[in-house]
Amino acid sequence: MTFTKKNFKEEFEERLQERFALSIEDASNKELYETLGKLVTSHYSRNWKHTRQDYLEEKQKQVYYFSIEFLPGRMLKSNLLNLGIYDTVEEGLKDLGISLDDLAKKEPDMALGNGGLGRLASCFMDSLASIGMPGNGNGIRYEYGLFKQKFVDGYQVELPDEWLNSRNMWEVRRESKAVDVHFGGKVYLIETPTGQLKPMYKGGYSIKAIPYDTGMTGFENDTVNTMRLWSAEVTEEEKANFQHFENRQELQNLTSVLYPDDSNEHGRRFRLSQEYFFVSAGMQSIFNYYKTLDLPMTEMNKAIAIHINDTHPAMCVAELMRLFVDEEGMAWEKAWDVTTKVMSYTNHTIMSEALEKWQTSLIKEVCPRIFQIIEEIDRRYVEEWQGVFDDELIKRTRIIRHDQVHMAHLAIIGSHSVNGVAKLHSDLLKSVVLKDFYAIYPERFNNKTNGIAQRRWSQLSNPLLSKTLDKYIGKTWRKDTGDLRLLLNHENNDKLLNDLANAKYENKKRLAAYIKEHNQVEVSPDAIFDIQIKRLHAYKRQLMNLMHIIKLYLDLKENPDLDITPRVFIFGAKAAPSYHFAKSVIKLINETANLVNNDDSIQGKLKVVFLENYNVSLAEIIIPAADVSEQISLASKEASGTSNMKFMLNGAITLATLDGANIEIKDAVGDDNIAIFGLTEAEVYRYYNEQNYNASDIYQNNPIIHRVVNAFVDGTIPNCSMEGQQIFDSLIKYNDEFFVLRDFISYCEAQEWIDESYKDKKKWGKMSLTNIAHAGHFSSDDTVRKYSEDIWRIAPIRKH
Ligand code: CJB
Repeated sequence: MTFTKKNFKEEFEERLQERFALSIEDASNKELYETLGKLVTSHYSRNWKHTRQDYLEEKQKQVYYFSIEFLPGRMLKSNLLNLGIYDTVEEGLKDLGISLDDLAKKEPDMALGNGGLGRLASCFMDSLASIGMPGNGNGIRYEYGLFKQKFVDGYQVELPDEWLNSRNMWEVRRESKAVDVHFGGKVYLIETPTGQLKPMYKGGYSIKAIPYDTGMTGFENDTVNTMRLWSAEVTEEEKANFQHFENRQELQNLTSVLYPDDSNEHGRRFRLSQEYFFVSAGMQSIFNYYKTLDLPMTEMNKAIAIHINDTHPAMCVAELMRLFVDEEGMAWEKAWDVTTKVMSYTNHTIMSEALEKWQTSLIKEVCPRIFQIIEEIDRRYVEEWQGVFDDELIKRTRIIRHDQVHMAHLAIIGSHSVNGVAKLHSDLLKSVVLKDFYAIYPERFNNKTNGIAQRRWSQLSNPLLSKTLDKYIGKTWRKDTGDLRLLLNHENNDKLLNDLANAKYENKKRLAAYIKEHNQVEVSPDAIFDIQIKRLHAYKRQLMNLMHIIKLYLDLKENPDLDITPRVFIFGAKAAPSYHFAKSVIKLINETANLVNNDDSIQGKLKVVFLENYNVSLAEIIIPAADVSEQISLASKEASGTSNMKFMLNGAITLATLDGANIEIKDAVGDDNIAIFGLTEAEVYRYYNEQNYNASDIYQNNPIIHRVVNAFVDGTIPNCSMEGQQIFDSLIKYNDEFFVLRDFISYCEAQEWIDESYKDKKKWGKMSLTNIAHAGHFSSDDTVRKYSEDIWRIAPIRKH
């Protein structure tokens, strides 16, 4: 049945009455939102059921994407879009005097992730469904998402994100699929009469894992996949047991918060327990499903692929071995063979602090059987390669070393595929970070450059741009963003360029209004909107951006008539609660903003805005309004980046180092349509090898840098002498770990080029168009298609 506006209005009013016994005039936006949410889920529930049944009947090979983070953002609009009913619903609501935008804002952001890693997982969920691939998510249903950020006196303050206080419209609790996860105690291996070793557990405790499933709708294709998030619940019986554990509070609240502080023992054990919890629950439920297929255990790889997203779920390898060997009585060798065929792993960073290592004593305490299995994998690994590779290489690549368990090593040794997330990153894995493993398993290494769910980052967040595109190149780009290339036929079409510029201007007005409301700062949409949004981290170098702002400010103070295009520098970033450096940078940016925004002598030529509580929904307002996309990490450090792709799709010009996927963006748009600056990765490594980076020399010898760096300690920026000193020391005393000073001048020159280029509206418009035209390269539809073909070996589902 076609879904007309009339049908919609009738159904909507009926459901509102049924659910709340209200008519539209009496209902709040929240009630209207919930009514709409219910209506939407009822529209896909049939297809959700069918999709699951089809997979089962066909014994279709499925991938399970294990990720400790998912960052879906709001789902109302994306479901409407995917179900093909967005316009009907929007117009129907309008007839009823309701704004879809107002209702959409009532949905809390599902913020079960920190940043790029979690957002990528959600883009993949969307794309898997949209290309009709059998793909499931497996993660944790945190009761509190990533903290809400507030600024108090310019300092970051963290508040809890109680997103579940308002009902989650999209999840379905599936108690019937609950499993028990066992923690702690002691394990003894008992020899059975057949000579097999069987584990005997003594003590310990179980936690009930309850799955909450969320339908992942595909774009106009009737596919609805599942993201399964696990919640920990403790039975009354176990609670009594828990009295013996000093950490009982922690156990009862295992899935309460995302990423607890891991700087102390308490935090670490908590984190490891969370990891084992969602790994074991997920693996058990896959196992239960596989058993219903009635296929031999030794052929699991024909029906199941398991993806380890970063090192957090690396215990999947050992847990699958446990299920095979302990529960099914399979011989170790056979079990190992299937396990490695089932598993694959993505590395997302070369930053060593993110490559998890656990004290052996801690793993032994939390999941003793898993530790034994890891020990055995490690022992056999050494045995296998002894005499083939030199002893040192084997030592360096072992899983257990110096009383620590190296989770990346476990993931690599236990998988058939290891990939990085952009060409440069994957090359660095082979040549530096995982060089030893590349020597042993060259065939496992491959690259899969990240991508983004382009429908969300264009059709949903930028309807004005989308309508302009429709007008000139038709609508096929909405399904296949490769067709954005058609824009290239119009690069000299002044009318089109003008329409694009108008759409951008309107989006800038929308953001300006948001800024006015939230920061009480007036910004002009005629200024360049220069934006850096991402987690606050030293390697991402928000500090360099700030230094450039300080330089411009000092230049303007010296010469108020300086001819620069007015600029609004916009930041959005959360700092990890215990990351002092990052928090100091936030304070400094906020104080600089205060100083600059209130100094009339610079005639409004500079504005600085730090938006609070950056998240997916805010990104949807910010990105369409960007003129300049700041991607300025030290070359080699940003594995890929994905906001760079979102900005480009929205016509911003990328200002970038040759890092991560910036390189591939440059290759796609050509040198003339991007501003590249700074050291190359090879140059960075030369400094490392020769150990001759000297920040103090640069500071002493370059008067511009000298003056800007001094601003941190000479009172130029008020109210932050402690933070200023800390940053000063990080640059000078501790030799500027991320080479900010070395790249600074080159960055300023690139910024001057931006300033000049922006003055030529036509040139800028063409650059912007070229960026949009090539953005189709970075669709996560294509990325997951490649994962599906090369790694998971899964195919699109048969249509029901
Ligand atoms: N990434 O967000 C995280 N968290 C981590 O712990 C490690 C990496 C990011 O993953 C993104 C998706 O692959 C990358 O685009 C980004 O460069 C990386 O920092």
